[in-house]
Amino acid sequence: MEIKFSPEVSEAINEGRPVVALESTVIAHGLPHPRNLETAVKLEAVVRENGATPATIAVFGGQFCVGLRSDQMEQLATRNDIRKISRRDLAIAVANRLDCATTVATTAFIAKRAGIKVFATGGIGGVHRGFSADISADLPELAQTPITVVCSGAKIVLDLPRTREWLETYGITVLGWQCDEMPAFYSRTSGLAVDERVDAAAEVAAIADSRDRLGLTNSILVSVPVPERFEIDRSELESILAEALTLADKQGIHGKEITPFLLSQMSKRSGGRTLAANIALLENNARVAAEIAVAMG
Ligand code: PSU
Ligand code: MN
Repeated sequence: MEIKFSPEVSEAINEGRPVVALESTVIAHGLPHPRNLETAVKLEAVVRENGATPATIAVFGGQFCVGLRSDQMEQLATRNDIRKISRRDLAIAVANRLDCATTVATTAFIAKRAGIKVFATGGIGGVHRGFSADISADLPELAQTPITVVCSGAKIVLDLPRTREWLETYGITVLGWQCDEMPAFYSRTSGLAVDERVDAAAEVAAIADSRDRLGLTNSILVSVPVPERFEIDRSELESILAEALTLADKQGIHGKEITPFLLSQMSKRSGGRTLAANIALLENNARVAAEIAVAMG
């Protein structure tokens, strides 16, 4: 598989220094301009400040790019023809030399093959609400890709209890970063238990190491609660989300459009508070991911 590394990332990998992968769908489709570009640049800075090398991943001209130039970051943040790709799209993207943003599924796929052990994001995809049979391709990818994903649980727009069950059924290890409950993206609690609480990066490194020794293929999810002062109350969120879901239904929005649509509707309806929470948790997750990458050595 042809991967195009940036000079910075290739040097870090060759010297065995810690690297943290970052996804690009959140830049192209998850956050509005110009906050998306600011956040993408900030996430890389946070990873560096915490002793690791950031590797934002995307696809340009059908090439898997690990570590982006600043003009590529800008293209992701400003062009409206960047394709959001999941596993099903990988072969099309390569054959047709497309420019694409990678989801959790495809970022994990590329990061693993690039030799990167830790990946930070906001919230993973999961089982959608209702009876739509919409299950994010993030889930099966995490079941078959042995990497460590630092996130704030699954996005609140999803059916969290069913997503939690899915993770259990397919053997994805869910750790709670200094917490006992799986966080619910914009809120710190979900009522859903994690498999194990961890309080330090070295504990995560030891569990990932054991996973590898056992020959298990699953990801380890390190779920990190949103920083307290950005947390949004669950009941308030639910009413905003109900309105957004009704509107999505009315407008016939589904498939890969639904997640970006719901996130932007919630931001509008919360006076930008969900957006602020999303950015805060992304930055915090990038910091934790860097600490874990350093602990893995
Ligand atoms: N985290 C965020 N914002 C996002 C996403 C994650 O804070 O926009 C993206 C991720 O790329 C994830 C995708 O893989 O949403 C899930 O989309 P879907 O439900 O269509 O699989
Ligand atoms: Mn889907």
